[in-house]
Amino acid sequence: MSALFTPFKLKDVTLRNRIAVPPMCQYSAVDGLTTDWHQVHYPSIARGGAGLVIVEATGVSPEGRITPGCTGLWNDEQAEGMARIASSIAKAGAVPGIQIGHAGRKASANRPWEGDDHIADDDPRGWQPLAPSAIAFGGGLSRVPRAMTLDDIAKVKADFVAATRRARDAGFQWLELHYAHGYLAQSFFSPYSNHRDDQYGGSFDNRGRFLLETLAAVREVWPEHLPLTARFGVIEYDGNDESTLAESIALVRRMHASGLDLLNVSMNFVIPDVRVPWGTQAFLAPIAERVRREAQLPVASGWCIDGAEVAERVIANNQMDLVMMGRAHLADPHYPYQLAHALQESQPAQVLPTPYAYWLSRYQGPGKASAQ
Ligand code: 8OZ
Repeated sequence: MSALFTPFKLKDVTLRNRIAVPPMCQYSAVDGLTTDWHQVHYPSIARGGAGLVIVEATGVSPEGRITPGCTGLWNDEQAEGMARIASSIAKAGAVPGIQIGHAGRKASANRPWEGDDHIADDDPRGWQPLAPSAIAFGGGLSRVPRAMTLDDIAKVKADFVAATRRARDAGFQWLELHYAHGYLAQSFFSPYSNHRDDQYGGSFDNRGRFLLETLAAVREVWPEHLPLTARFGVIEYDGNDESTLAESIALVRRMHASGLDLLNVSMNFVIPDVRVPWGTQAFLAPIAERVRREAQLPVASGWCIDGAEVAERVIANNQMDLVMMGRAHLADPHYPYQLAHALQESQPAQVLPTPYAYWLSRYQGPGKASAQ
């Protein structure tokens, strides 16, 4: 059996293999509510055979959404739609996960295909973003956020806790806190975006405080037997990579001590002008491996991990415990079936549910004679 298709156990949850579908925004929600789009999209992907399917970045509050089309989990009606999604993912044999987050100064944006920039200040669809300091991201995300008061910070932490309760009660078994990609949590930790002079800014301890306090508060309500995870950027690709990595790994160690079960290793995206090595396959794999070794916790990672050979390699070489494969699942929701073929698993069709597997196990492919 390939390494990619070995099960993975974390707390009381067992994934059928190491393939995870990362959160991917669908920009198809209305007032934070899921729509028919989500109710079809998530089970379709889960049927494809991945071990874990994580529902898209879901706002803990209206102003925490990236765009007006993003999902939310600040009311019970939203939770009801999410409960159906969690159930349909689980029925398809995957573990249902959800990412909850607050977009901070990147909030109030247009969809990527409608500009990917901030909604104009005078457009009623938008709102003023919140951030540690009143510093805009830049580029198309030029709206200056309001610097958060201590009350704002307490409110956002409480919103994370309330969303966690709803995710738990909706039946999700895997929680991912969005601590990456320049959104609110990541922007508290980065000196680029956090110029505060109170207990939430300045020193390493102070910049990490929002992340650790939120994690601890969430841990109180998220069941101990279920994985609590975070996606966190550990590298900015701004030329100061060694110091950012060292500081980030130090914070991951603290997160681990505060109850984090796995880290989804990613990039910071706190500033617009960075030099990410996009052309390099699995460029984050050595970094994920370093986090895994130095912080002594299981890790997942993704970005430019395309194809069976590279996915198998990063798992077999113990660079990561799970491999996040997003866009490949958009191209083919049954992508794990293709991976199983490529890795010469003995019964690739068994990756799929029986109503598909029964027929495909007798099928040689288009244009080829098939057994009945
Ligand atoms: C890629 C494209 C659009 C959104 C994130 C929610 O950065 C996102 C996102 C990623 O986590």
